[in-house]
Amino acid sequence: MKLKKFTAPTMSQAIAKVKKELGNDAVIFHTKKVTTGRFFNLIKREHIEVIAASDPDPVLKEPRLSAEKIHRKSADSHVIAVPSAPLKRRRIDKYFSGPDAFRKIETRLSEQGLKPEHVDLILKGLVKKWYKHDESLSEPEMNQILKASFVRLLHPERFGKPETNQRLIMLLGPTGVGKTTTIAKLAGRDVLGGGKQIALVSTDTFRVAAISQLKTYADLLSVPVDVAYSAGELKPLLVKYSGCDRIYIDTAGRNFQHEAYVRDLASMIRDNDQIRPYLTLAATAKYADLNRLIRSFDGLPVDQLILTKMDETTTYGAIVSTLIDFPEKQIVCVTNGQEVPDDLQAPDVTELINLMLGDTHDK
Ligand SMILES: Nc1nc2c(ncn2[C@@H]2O[C@H](COP(=O)(O)OP(=O)(O)OP(=O)(O)O)[C@@H](O)[C@H]2O)c(=O)[nH]1
Ligand SMILES: [Mg+2]
Repeated sequence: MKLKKFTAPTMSQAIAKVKKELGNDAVIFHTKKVTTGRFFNLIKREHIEVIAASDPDPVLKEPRLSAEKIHRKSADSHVIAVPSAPLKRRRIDKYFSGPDAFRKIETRLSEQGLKPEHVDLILKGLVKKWYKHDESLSEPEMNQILKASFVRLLHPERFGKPETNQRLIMLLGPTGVGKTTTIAKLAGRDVLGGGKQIALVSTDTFRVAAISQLKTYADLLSVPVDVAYSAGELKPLLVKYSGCDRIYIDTAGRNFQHEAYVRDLASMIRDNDQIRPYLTLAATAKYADLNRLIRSFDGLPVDQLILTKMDETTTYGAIVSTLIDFPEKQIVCVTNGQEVPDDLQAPDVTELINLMLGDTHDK
């Protein structure tokens, strides 16, 4: 089934045509007013153009628009019937006779692991824009629109450097995600680049090697390191290093499905309300796990994210979908390798989108 264009002098006549040809279950994708001129443009006429598709598939039935609704909306705008119908993934061939660029985009986004709802949302927006531009957008123009749509969805203002006045920074995250290494990178940047006084505190007494790992980095940077063996020991250590510009607190990576573990972390954060927790997420993780992980901290002030292991994946859809789903989370830094302190980057929304779209030329 293909989309079809109908024109008529009025909206009700256009809808009547749609109903007659495609039946009552037709889905309206787009409508606009078109002005045509006759006799050297001396006589101008307005027509209504409606793009519609018949609906043999139940998923497309839900947003069917009645003629009255369309009339009500058309009073204020040209483009009225935004297809709230899900333009289902892999259905694009079935319902849409537009250019190949749409299929390429759909395939790329799906292969990148972007959540199906987000693929639909992006495609719907593109189809709408394509009709708005009289079906004449070139592939590069469509790619520009695609990027701009992602930038808007991702809220670029939250990709930034952490506030410089954060004094107590605690890294949380699942096992092996790169918490300790990232602390070493951040501390290295502060000491070597910013001449700051830093202290490192470990609360990770779970793994025997954890303390020696942090100590190695502390020795390299010539900064003090200490261990809090219980939640109660943390506060005195924070007082001990109160003269420092910044204290990084390392935590043990544990399975976040263990409620007791999340409860312990939560009470440590609540008892020391100056602590800014940074939740560390690996770009290699699956969407469902990232989502569950973030939700396990609901109710706590865990609003800052670190993305690690960007170099270990070629698919970025899970991260992009996660960031779209949690627009209030800030991204403070990104890591892309094991080198301390070099493999640490400022987050860049365009770079993330380009990686996902496979576009390495356009910044
Ligand atoms: N490729 C790559 N490896 C990384 C990155 N960040 C950390 N790693 C590596 O990941 C491994 C685990 O890093 P850690 O810093 O020990 O991770 P952790 O979260 O502290 O681990 P636990 O304390 O056991 O939970 C190490 O081999 C790091 O070198 C990164 O951005 N890219
Ligand atoms: Mg660690």
